[in-house]
Formats: sequence, structure tokens, C-alpha cells
Amino acid sequence: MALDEVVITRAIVSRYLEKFLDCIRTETAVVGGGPSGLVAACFLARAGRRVVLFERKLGIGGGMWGGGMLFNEIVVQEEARGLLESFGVRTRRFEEGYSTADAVETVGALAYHAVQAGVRILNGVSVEDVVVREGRVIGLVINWSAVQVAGLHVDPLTVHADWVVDATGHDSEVLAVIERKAGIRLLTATGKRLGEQSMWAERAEQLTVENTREICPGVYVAGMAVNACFGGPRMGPIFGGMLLSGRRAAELILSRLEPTREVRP
Ligand code: 48F
Repeated sequence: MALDEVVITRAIVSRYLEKFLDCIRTETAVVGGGPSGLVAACFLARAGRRVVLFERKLGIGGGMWGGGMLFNEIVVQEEARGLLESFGVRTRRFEEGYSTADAVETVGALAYHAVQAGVRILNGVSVEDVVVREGRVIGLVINWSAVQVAGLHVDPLTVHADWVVDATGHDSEVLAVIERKAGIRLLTATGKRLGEQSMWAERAEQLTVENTREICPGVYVAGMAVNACFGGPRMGPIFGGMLLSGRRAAELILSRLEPTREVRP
């Protein structure tokens, strides 16, 4: 069969636009495609909800690829092993309470299940601002990451979302911009992000799940961004807390939504 390059172009552009237009008024927008964001988005989609995930980089997976110090294995504690395995990831018991998983297998599995569940993942897209009405975040301002990297003077575009999840990791970027520009108080002791503390894996893992919540009207925080906002420690390459936090964010959002008839497997 003869191949026409222009058909290939048309196929890509029209399919992408279809996907993109499906995202511009959405129910939940997850920012960040690391472990917490992928799990949050996947659980929402599995419940039949509309969810888009914006990831700045080309590759999703966030801090998982490099395991610890580029040794591409991750550790997961007993409490989260079943959750990881529910995505088809094979784990290996190392010692009582500690299992390991291949970092690449983990990223692949989480991404595959998220997309198959119906999450629209827009990679190469950075969230640079929020839309606020009457003290509530109702949308996000996005641009191609390539535009930012090139320093081009190109205005961004806007999407509206009923709920936003800041799963941007250590930099808690959505909440940083809210703090800087939106004049909205966060649900922390000072009303602002408290900043993360030094390494303490056990406490960090516990706090990241406990403090997963709606941190300001319309915005949930998940994953490492939780500890960056609530002054919790970092945990390094143990990932159970990230997975459990993502699931918790999804459960909390689901508890706020009207039931839907359309439930995806
Ligand atoms: O950092 P990341 O993996 O976040 P996480 O889900 O997991 C943290 C762990 O990887 C690790 C740790 C615990 O083990 O401390 O660091 O909390 O993934 C965050 C993703 O968000 C993207 C970023 O490229 C990364 O893939 N991201 C950050 N800011 C933006 C963004 C933004 N403004 N717009 C879009 N994506």
C-alpha cells in the first residue's frame, strides 16, 4: 500500500485535537505524571470520571525512573505492595516489610493502566498558572513545555476543571503559583507552603498519606507535594506513600462527586 505522508500528518493532528478538545472542560485535572498523579488519575478514570493529566516532560513517571541514585529499582513497604501489584507490577520481597520492583516496569504499568482506564495524558505540557473565581480554583493555564524551554514569547491557553490535583512533587508548582498570585490561603499553619524537611522515610511516608487533602478550594494535593506544603520530611526512593496518597486523593475527590452510571473496568 502506498503511504501518504500528509494522511499521517492529518491523522496525528486530528486525533490529538480530538483528545485535547475533550480536555478543555474536564472534571479533574491532575498536574504531574509521577507515581501519585498517575495513581490518582487512574483511580478516577476507573470510576468512570473524566480526568486529564498534564505532564511537563515528554516521559511520564516523574521520580520513579531512576530509583535511588540512578539504581533503577524502587522499594515499596508492605502497606502498598498490594496496590502496586494490582497494576500488574511484579514485586520481590527483600526483607520483612520491604519489597522491591523494577522502576521501568513500574512506570510502564502505571502509565498503561492509566491510559487504558481512560485518563487523557497530555505530555510535554506545563501548567504555569491557575484560573480563580471567587476564591476557588476553577482551571489551569497551560503551555507547551517546549515554548517555555525555548523562552518564546507565546501566550498560554486555558482549561477549566472542577477539581485540580497538584501532584508536581517537591516543587508543588500549582500551589506555589496559587500562593504567589491567587491570594488564596492554603490549609497549612501559615496559610502558605511550609517547605519540606530533611530525610525521614517513615514519618514522611505516613504524613504524605495523612495530609493528602483539599488544601484550598478546588485543589487537592498528593504525593511529595503534600510534604512540601505541610512541612513534612522527604522520604527518598520508597514509593508506597506516593501510591497510597494518589489513591487517597482520588477517593476524596470521588466522595465529592455525583455518582455516575458509566463505570469503566
Ligand atoms: O516528582 P514526581 O515523581 O512526584 P510524586 O508523584 O512522587 C515523588 C517521588 O517521585 C520522589 C519522592 C518519593 O519517593 O520523593 O521524588 O510526588 O513527579 C512529579 C511530576 O510532575 C511534573 C514533573 O515533570 C514530574 O514528572 N511537573 C512538575 N511541575 C509541573 C509538572 C508543571 N508545572 N506542569 C506539568 N507537570
